[in-house]
Amino acid sequence: MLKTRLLELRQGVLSKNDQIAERLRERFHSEGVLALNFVSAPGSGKTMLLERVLERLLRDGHRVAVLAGDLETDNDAQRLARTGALVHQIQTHGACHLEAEWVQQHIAEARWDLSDIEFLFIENVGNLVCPSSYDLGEDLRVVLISVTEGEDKPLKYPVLFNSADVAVITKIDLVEAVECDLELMKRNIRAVRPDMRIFETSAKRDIGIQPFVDFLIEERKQRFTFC
Ligand SMILES: Nc1nc2c(ncn2[C@@H]2O[C@H](COP(=O)(O)OP(=O)(O)O)[C@@H](O)[C@H]2O)c(=O)[nH]1
Ligand SMILES: [Mg+2]
Repeated sequence: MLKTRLLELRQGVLSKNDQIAERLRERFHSEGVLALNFVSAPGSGKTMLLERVLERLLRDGHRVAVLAGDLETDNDAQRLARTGALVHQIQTHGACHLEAEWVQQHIAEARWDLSDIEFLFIENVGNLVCPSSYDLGEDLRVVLISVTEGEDKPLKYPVLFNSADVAVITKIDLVEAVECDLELMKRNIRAVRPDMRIFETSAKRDIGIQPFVDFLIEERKQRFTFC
């Protein structure tokens, strides 16, 4: 009995979230914004990868904004704002994921003109379970996994990896130190999401960042050739 009710409530919440996410997606598309939802465990390197990506996009004249989600603090927003990008922090005060409604509210609160933004990065709360259920109106969901987390994590958290469109293996400068088997990690990612596009990066050593940036630019070009 309790189980059924919980399921009903959950479906109700999700369908409301999905409706808002769909409206957001339509808005993003009409304004030419490529929206990306970055998901991973805490500490996988979302903020540091974003710092490197933002630096490159801004250097080449692209217009970029970031919504940074965290339970508490605006540390990430402060780090990311140093790149010169538009940045706004969402503090969830305990919630383990972001919801479409909060994305909508915070875009309004930030008073951003979406027609002046080409790339909107959403850094989700560090968590390998909850964010997978919440569509934020993104075009691409990017899952990060660092080489220090263990090759088996895609198999242990298949829903998140399966719901992602692109994977980024981060901290590859540490492969030897932690004896990570990169090929096994990639096989495990593709076991839960066949044909997943996989990038390998080190934000610390500035390795593999440009191919990922080129991919984002190309994805936007393919969707918004009119802009
Ligand atoms: N060695 C190494 N450390 C990294 C790299 N990227 C991030 N880190 C470190 O990992 C920790 C967490 O990074 P952060 O970007 O805050 O992760 P987030 O919680 O996913 O946003 C920090 O101490 C970073 O300095 C990397 O490419 N190589
Ligand atoms: Mg972060």
